[in-house]
Amino acid sequence: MRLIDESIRTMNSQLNATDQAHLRRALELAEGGRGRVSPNPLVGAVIVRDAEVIGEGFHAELGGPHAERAALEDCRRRGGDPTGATIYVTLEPCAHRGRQPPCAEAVLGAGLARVVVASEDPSEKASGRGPGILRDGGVEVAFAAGAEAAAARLLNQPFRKHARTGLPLVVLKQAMSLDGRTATAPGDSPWISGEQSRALVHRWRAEADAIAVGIGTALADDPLLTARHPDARQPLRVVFDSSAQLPLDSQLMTTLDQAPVLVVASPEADAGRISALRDAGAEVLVASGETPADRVGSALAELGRRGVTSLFLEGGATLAAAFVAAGQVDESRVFVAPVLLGGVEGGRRAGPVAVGDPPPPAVAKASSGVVPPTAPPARVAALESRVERVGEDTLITARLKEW
Ligand code: AOF
Ligand code: ZN
Repeated sequence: MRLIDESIRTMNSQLNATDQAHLRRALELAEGGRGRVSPNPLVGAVIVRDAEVIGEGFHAELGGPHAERAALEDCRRRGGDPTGATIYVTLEPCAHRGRQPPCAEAVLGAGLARVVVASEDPSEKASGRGPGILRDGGVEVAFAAGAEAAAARLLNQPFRKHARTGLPLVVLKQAMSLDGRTATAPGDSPWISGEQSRALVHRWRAEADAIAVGIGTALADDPLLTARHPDARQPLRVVFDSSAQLPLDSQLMTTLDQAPVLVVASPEADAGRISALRDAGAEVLVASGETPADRVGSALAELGRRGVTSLFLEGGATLAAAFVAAGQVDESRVFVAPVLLGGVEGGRRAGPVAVGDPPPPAVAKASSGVVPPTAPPARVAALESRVERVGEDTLITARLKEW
């Protein structure tokens, strides 16, 4: 460990402004795979010789060539010779044989002299193996620090959390009115936010591996939860439904040909309801755990085992509270729409996160080892937050964790 740390530090000092600019280009290229490579990471690469870019590439689809090979292929297509050149790559080159052959081998085979890496690959099969093989093969390997390294890590938060914990990254999305309402009157459009926010949400759905709602939202809004985006990958639709009461004639259950549905039930759920959902084509996961927060934990572990690296949480307040209590909200995106909704008579009046019932905070657990019966709500400060306008709405994005 120490050895690697020291070699990284030495190499850092060798990165100059030109190196940083090429890394930024590689980061830009990596974006080309967004929504198409999961559970793999987004990776971009640039090959440079004598200050000239001779090849560019990115990991474009799951099962397809990795960024390094794509850039080498581009270089050859342009008639270039990579011998002695530098490759800038946003993730350390892999050493394993998976859907694709190892990139370290391709880099050595092409005779590249130097590899500049923006971020390490925390997965067990990687973790420095590729860079080690390259150094042994006489290639100079430099790791970036600072802004480019941070950007490369941020680019792959789902991949990194999944690699490090086996769990998907959770993004909680909520929309609220000026008076803090998150639900509209029954029968009304469930959308509080405006047109442009809605389009953004559809894009986020298409970029996520799975989308989840609680049964309250499923019953009240009867959502489809598909990504309305041309050529979008359809995410897995997950309903947290402890008593397995999702109606068989709901939009979710009648559109199983468009995207699969996974119902997360508690062990107390009625066996008859579970088999009815299964017979109708949904998958039912009986999540172990006493509390909603515990069941969130076991459901996330199961989703992670299935290769789900990102979960987009769409509501409502009770489900959000269970995820907060489980300490499993990695990022929060809140739309505030410039409307007053007032009291929703007979409807749901909850604020963005329900307090009261759901389980006590992880903070209390960690400090005492015992969960006090009336614990105060958990206070989790964001690492970073940002505000922007989306149409008439205000979008607040906050990162609670970094992986
Ligand atoms: C790289 N360059 O462009 C990517 C890497 O199944 P495979 O063969 O596609 O391998 C997937 C793993 O390879 C993935 O989990 C991650 O560790 C690494 N991804 N590595 O050198 C790339 N996409
Ligand atoms: Zn690779």
